[in-house]
Amino acid sequence: MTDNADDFGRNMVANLYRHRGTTVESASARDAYHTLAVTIRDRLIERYARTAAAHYAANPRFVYYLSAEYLLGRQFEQNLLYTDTREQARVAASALGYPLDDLAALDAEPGLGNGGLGRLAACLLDSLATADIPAVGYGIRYDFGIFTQSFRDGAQRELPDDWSHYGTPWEFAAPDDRLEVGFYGHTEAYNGSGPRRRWVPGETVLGEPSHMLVPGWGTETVNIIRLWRAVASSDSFDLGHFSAGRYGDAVENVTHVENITRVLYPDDSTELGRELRLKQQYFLVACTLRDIVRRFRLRNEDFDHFADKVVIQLNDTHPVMAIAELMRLLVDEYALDWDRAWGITRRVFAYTCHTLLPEALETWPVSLVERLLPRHMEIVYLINHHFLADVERHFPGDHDRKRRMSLIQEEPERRVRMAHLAVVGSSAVNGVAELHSDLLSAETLRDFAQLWPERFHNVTNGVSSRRFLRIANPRLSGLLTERLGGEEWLRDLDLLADLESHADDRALQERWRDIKRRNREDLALHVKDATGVVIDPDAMCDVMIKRFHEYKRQLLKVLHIVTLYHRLRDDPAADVVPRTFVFGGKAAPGYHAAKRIIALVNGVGAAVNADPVASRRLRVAFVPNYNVTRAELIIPAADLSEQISMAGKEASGTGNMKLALNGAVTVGTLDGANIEIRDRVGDENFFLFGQDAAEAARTRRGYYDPRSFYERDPELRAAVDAIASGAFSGGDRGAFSSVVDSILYHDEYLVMADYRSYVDTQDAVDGAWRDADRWTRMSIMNTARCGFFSADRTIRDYRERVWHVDPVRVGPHHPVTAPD
Ligand code: NBG
Repeated sequence: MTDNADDFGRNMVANLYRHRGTTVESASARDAYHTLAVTIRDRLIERYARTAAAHYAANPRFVYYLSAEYLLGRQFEQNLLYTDTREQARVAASALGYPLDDLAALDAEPGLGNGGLGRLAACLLDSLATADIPAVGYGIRYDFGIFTQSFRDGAQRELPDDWSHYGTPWEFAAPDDRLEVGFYGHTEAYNGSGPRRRWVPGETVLGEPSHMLVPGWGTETVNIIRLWRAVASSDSFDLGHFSAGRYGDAVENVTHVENITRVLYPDDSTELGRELRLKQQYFLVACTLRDIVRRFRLRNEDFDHFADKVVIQLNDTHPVMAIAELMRLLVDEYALDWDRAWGITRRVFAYTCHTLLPEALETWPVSLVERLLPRHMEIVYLINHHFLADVERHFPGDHDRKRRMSLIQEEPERRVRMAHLAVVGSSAVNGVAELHSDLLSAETLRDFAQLWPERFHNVTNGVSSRRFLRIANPRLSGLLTERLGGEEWLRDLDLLADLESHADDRALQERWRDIKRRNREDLALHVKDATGVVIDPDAMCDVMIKRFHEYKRQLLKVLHIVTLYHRLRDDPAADVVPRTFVFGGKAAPGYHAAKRIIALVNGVGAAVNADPVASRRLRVAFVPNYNVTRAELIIPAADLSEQISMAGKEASGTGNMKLALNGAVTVGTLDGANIEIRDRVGDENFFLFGQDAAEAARTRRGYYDPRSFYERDPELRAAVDAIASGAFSGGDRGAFSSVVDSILYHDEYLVMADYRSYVDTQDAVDGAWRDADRWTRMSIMNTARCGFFSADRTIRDYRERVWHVDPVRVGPHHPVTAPD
């Protein structure tokens, strides 16, 4: 497709007629946006057709990425970049009377995930396509994504996120490809012996796929992400009830079915079980496996080749029922014998664990699984039976070990352990950063790592340089491209290392500082708009953006802010560097402790911002509704990156990588991927504080008295007392008493133990900031040395260690003949 501005413009006008049924004269901004998006999409669709044809011809091994969450971010800017049509689009948009940026702002972000896990999935799909790996992402098309956050009196309010209210130009629905999914019912014997049985579901619903395009950067490959939505069959609507005026009853069945994919479960780390959630998980798995088998059978027949053509990556435990489902398909529906089916299943699956929190390892009550998925429960028992026999062979008589490893937990209630099922049913298991993978093998999954050490791997997470540098930070990208002599760094991020030798170059430093400053100015505009808070673009931008969770320790950050506030209040001339504390993040609606911390951040912010003395140096801005779009705005402006979780709790973190790549210097603990960031950028370019994972574990195991820190440290005591006294809650002493009690008497996450080390380290941060050249050098070194954290490298690691798949190059003129 030739892409001069005239052709593009003509194409766009034609699309305006065809897709919106309107004319140039009467096109609204939304008409223009939609039409422009469709015109960009046309370029991708044509590549996608060639990709599908090339994949059909090559019949390769595909990576199927199964994830209950994807945080794709806006598609508009990305697709402009990936089709290289920005200039044509700008001309075409203004011909319709709209600035391109105004139209881009209408693009809705599909918030189909909670946090790091969902965003990682999106980064990996981007890098898979960029590496020309045949891949499909499978997920759920929630009607409502992660809630929209606002604040009332400082407290979080949650509003539904109707992301596709106006339809989305990036999505193709395929109602013709609906398939049936069963729930409940019973199982019965087939004629003949063996483990084969028939499941007779008590309820069936329809799964309707839609897909979005996932283009690679600088390649012809366009993969897809396929999302499933539950729809009721047309006879679910009860016309009888309706005619009789019982409108609620008339749609009851429709609502019941469609509720399965109504909302994203708003939590990424606590078990939020119940029936609907399990239904959601099985719905995803059942639709997806049917689709994978269908795709396999387009070119293949014999299931002995299934694992040569299919690798299924399980993103955390949410889709793990896929293991039982594939066994069901192979044994019950395709009549394979058990051992053959198990051999295939084990080769097909690989499992990524994303947590160290015991409460985040999912388990399901046996009674629920038995009722909702009776056949799967039988299959899980059978898998367990064979598995425990295997354990007995390796460790004869070790009953305690069998009890620990069993797929079924017995006490206090019988539950299915999904992580155990995942490990037993997979050929590879990985953690997401070195420390995390080590802790998985040494603690969380120790028994399994002893039994099958060869199954365990580390694949350190990575992030998309295209989205988080090139698109989010055009100023810095421009400088990088200029200095590195082209855009090749977008495909090979290690090239950033070339900057290192220029880190002391005066001219470079000047421009680097100027870019940061202008990015802070952009952020200041947004902050003013979104919160009313005015921030000084010359102040250090100190950023803490992530989900609110006690282990991430936003509370430690709050104590630091209160400490600085007190220093200034006690001595207006105190030596405190001007800083803006930027917060962003949501708390799960049911997670009360985290929500109190949100309110506290807002309370402290209000006090600081209103204080005539403190506000001359310090400002607190809590940007509501943190999401991928806001991340792209905040990250380029950041000077200091707060990665202060209690060591041994954060599996990896990925915000830490995005911030470092954008030249923010990290203040952090030795947790997750912070360790690897520090190893690469060097200790002189990283502010380390606090207990490491081993020390923290020891502290927690021994006698720990958080109050003693409070008693010994006057600054800490003053900060805690101020919170307790109602200083940040309009005099209401009760408002934050739960927060104060939790750190004074339990302090599960060692906020008190790490406070002094943190505050002292922050004083060192102030010192470094005062030396502008030194700071700029640190900033440059962070960018230069973080090429490793590209998701492209992560994909290479998965390929080598886990997937063993080959790329398929898509030619510019592939014949378009094949079905998808
Ligand atoms: C999160 C971890 C992060 C990690 C992301 C991506 C879950 C369950 N886990 O540390 O908390 O960076 O996964 O791997 O959301």
